[in-house]
Amino acid sequence: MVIRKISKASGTIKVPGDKSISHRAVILGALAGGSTEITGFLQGADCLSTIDCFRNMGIDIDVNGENVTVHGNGLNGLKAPEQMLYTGNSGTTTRLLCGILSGQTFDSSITGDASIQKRPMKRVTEPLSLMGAKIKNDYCPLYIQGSSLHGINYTMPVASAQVKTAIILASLYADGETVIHEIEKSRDHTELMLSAMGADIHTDGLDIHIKKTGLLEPVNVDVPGDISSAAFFMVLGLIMPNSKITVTNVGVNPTRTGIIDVLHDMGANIKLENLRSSAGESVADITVSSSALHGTTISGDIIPRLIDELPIIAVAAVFADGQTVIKDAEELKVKETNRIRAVVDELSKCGVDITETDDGMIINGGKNIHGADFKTYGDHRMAMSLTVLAQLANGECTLDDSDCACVSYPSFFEDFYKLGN
Ligand code: SPQ
Repeated sequence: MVIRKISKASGTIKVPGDKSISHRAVILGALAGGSTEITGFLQGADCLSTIDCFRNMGIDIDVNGENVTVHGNGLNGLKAPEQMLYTGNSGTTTRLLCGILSGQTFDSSITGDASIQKRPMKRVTEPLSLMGAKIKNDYCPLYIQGSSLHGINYTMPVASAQVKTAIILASLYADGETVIHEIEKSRDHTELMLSAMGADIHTDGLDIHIKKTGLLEPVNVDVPGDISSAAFFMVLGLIMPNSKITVTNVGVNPTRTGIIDVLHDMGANIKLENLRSSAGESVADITVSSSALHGTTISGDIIPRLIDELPIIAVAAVFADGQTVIKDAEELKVKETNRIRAVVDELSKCGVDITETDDGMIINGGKNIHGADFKTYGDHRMAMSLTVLAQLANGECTLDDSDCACVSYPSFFEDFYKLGN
């Protein structure tokens, strides 16, 4: 696909629902004792994979566009799936399911697409095994034997909301208390939702305490817009001349807003308005306008708060004066693709001065870039980041695969060109 160029980007946009919250609303809704109404549900391929998996375990789920009703059957109401559960491209579905399936009275198996089969699962199988889980393999396909579980005291070796959530979900079935110590705070949507549903869970700094719960009360979930999707428009509005973009109804849970802090740091004209709370999650409208950006250093405990935004932050750095250094981001290597290598290789193609490091990259920004034929590696965030980058290239840019954007943002290109003129 040739990436069409716009000359400025202006207007108001509402991005689709948050992917992490949409997954959790279906998963926890399926385990609740009654029906959960979800509004603003993300109809991205990943969240549809989650729905499919639970339908395969006997859960009735009605989908009507962004409105989804999950008819929960209680914590012990899942049925043995008749076939191997297929999680598509979704790391979240795969890892969170491991936590639930470990504590069932039936056996099951999970696999996903080629990318999922390469993503490490030992990070979840290891702590789950300590709880008594029996899982064969460290990569998909995984074979899970339903087992009796017990609580553990576990210090996480990586900052990962998926690992944390897999353990929390297993703890709902485990005897005794589980205590999880995070090394850095990762997104906490599971904890917030479970708390609202009456689970025995509380957080104390970086520690999470959870005990077996008899009943999860269903709660309706109004999913806010995904800040990871809003990020593409935030950076677009900042780097394009004469632009001003407002993204309405964006989830600004503090565990997800690292990108706002970094862009502020880079000199961005960015403001949050109408800050409000919806079902325990913070929501705001975000407005950005063209800004003269400068380089910065991104490292340490901010990384988990912006991990999925690093490809588009790298694009912002290309148009910032001076050097941007991204450190402590090894986790990028085990996403849909190795996002350090992919960003460095693709940005280099159009003349960006960028160097790969062991745990991130260094970008010397503020220089002109030229056209290039980009590869996405089947990674939705690469496809959308490269589309934003291409807007300021001197020359034509192409993308080998634009369809992968549907994993998290099926209407991305439609929305993008609506804003451009
Ligand atoms: O679900 P998946 O494929 O892992 O999706 C990604 C993404 O870019 O959309 C990562 F590749 O987001 C993860 C995120 O990186 C979603 C997530 C969650 O919902 O819990 C947590 C993060 O992963 P991790 O490994 O840090 O827990």
